Amino acid sequence: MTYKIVMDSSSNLQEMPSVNFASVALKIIAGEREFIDDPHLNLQEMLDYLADYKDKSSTSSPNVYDWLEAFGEADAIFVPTITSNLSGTYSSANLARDIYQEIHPNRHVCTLDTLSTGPEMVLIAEKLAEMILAEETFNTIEARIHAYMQHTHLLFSLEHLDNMAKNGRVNPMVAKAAGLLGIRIIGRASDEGTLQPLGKARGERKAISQLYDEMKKNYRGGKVRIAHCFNAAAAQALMRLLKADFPESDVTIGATTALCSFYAETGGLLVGYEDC
Ligand code: X90
Repeated sequence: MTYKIVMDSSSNLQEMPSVNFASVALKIIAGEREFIDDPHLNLQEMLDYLADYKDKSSTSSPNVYDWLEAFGEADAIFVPTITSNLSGTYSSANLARDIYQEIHPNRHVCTLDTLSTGPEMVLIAEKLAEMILAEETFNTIEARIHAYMQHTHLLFSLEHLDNMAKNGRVNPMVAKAAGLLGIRIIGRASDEGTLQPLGKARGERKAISQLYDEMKKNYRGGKVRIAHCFNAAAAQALMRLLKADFPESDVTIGATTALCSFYAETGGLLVGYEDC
């Protein structure tokens, strides 16, 4: 039985060396220009371009053909996607699954609506990889990943929410507060997979301590994956807080790629963690 993990680029993960893996790119569109969220992209150039670009910019989810190409040849494919409540990505993955299974009646495709994005998707992919390497059966992996997803969460701290607001993905009032000088919005991915604001903080230091207070409500030392948009200092500050309380915890820091950088914007921090 050959397995594959196929994930959309909102995970910020371009590869997973331990398993058969593919990332399917979302796109950022600004007039004539199209930025593809893959390893060829110059992210700083995209953000500079967007900073000067005054018209509306938007994003687009992968289409059915993008998914089918990424599925390639495998007996069983796991497909964690960005929340279906903010993107059409999960729905195009489902269409691709139906076509793929029609062409290959003996293969399995399991799409997973993570109701989240970024580093929470990374946790889910890592758990899938662990079970694939342990040679679990398709049905076991499918059942266990759904159970695991009940125990992962996403918190964030964002300085700007302009692109979320302009694209109708967050309440404009919330975005306005984030636009104020030095104000960061702390929030979580809700159970419905939407952006849920939890509080405001003035200054980076307060934002990080507020984010960590929020996390401590159900964090017990499990895995943590942090993604930042040109804000390694904030990611490291959070990691220090975590390590002070849980020295043994498995914490890693990575950078956001195009899609998450577009919406989380410069300074943004996303934190995926296990509540166990
Ligand atoms: O289909 C598309 O065009 C993509 C739309 C994606 C919209 C959401 C991206 C969120 C990126 C921002 C902060 C975290 C919010 C978490 C809510 C689940 C990251």
